[in-house]
Amino acid sequence: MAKRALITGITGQDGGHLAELLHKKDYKVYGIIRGQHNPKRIVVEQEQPYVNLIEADLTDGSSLVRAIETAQPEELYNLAAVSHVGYSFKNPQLTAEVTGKGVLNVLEAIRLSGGEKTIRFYQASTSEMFGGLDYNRPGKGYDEDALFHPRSPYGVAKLYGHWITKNYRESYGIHASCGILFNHEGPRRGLEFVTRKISNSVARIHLGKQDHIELGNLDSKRDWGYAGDYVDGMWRMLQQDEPGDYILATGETHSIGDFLELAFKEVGIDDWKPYVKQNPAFMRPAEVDILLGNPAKAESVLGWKRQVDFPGLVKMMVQYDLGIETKRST
Ligand code: NAP
Ligand code: F7E
Repeated sequence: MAKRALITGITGQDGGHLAELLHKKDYKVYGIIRGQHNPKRIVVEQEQPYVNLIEADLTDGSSLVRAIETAQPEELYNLAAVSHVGYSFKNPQLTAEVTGKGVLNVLEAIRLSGGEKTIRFYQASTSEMFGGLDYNRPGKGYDEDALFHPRSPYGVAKLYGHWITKNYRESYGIHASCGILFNHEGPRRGLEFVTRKISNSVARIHLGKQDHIELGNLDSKRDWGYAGDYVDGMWRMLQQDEPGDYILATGETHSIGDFLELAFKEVGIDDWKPYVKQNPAFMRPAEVDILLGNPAKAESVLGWKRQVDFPGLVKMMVQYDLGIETKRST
């Protein structure tokens, strides 16, 4: 019998990669889609026709109970969230409802449908919970025991999701694991995130469709990996006999300038500075200056290892955007 998995956030970057991975592993894949008219429905239906879509919303607990009753999953991956840090400052209450309380709604739906002992649960926790301030492990990066100090409404909401997941594990014995994932990117990344904004703009500049990029803070550094590698780590967490919390990261940190440099070099431009303008509109009220993760536990316990390195990631994204922008007329 094929295993059954339910994914919230199926229309997002990680949802797409995870659905693909589980389908290759012969799972029957269900995905939650929200909204009356979600334009992304047609994209999933065309590109991933094996996904069984169920209408539900993280803020509507009864819809989640019905989704679980329909999918009857052995594994439930909670990837849905208001996930853009800048947007979370502008919509903090929505962020708390979806990214924070939404996790409780999913866990309660598991209990209400009697799935405490039968459903394994994955929560998409994040390096944004650390906040970059207690960066006190030079050369090693944050591990699972590092202190949390979120710096955005998104990070604060995620910290609630993280702790309520641990609480339901301890209180009700749910096989619930949290993946504390550092930034992961790729061609499926939304255009509102800095890496994809850069790769797409570089392609458009190369093709003469755009003459510069407007960015906010250029000084921050991130531990950037490839999303396709990270969904494999999520799956591995749910295959363990015991639930737990794991960092997935590359163990390297790079600046936005490093990303710009490699992206522009990919189209033959050695000096990116004339093409980049700073726009305060993209600055945040509080910033996470530097993130670096230590994936040692995931590597030793899960046997997980990232496959794509930083130059490979930048190249993959720019080449993808060159392909789609060449086909697009505007
Ligand atoms: P993403 O591309 O922004 O996708 C977010 C998903 O959440 C979308 O499918 C979105 O649906 C869905 N969603 C938003 N509000 C919802 C609601 N009220 N009810 C149901 N679904 C809702 O995010 P991602 O990059 O794939 O990340 C996946 C998860 O990992 C997120 O929880 C994110 O916070 C977390 N995370 C991401 C990273 C990273 O670097 N990518 C790192 C650490 C943690 P619509 O398409 O309908 O908007
Ligand atoms: O910003 C700076 C920005 O929005 C990265 C989410 O997936 O990863 C992601 O959050 C950095 C920040 O990602 C622009 O200020 C400069 O310092 O690509 P980002 P993020 O904030 O790190 C974590 C781990 C998550 O969990 C989140 O869900 O780039 N930056 N100029 C800019 N950022 C954006 N978006 N746009 C700019 O124009």
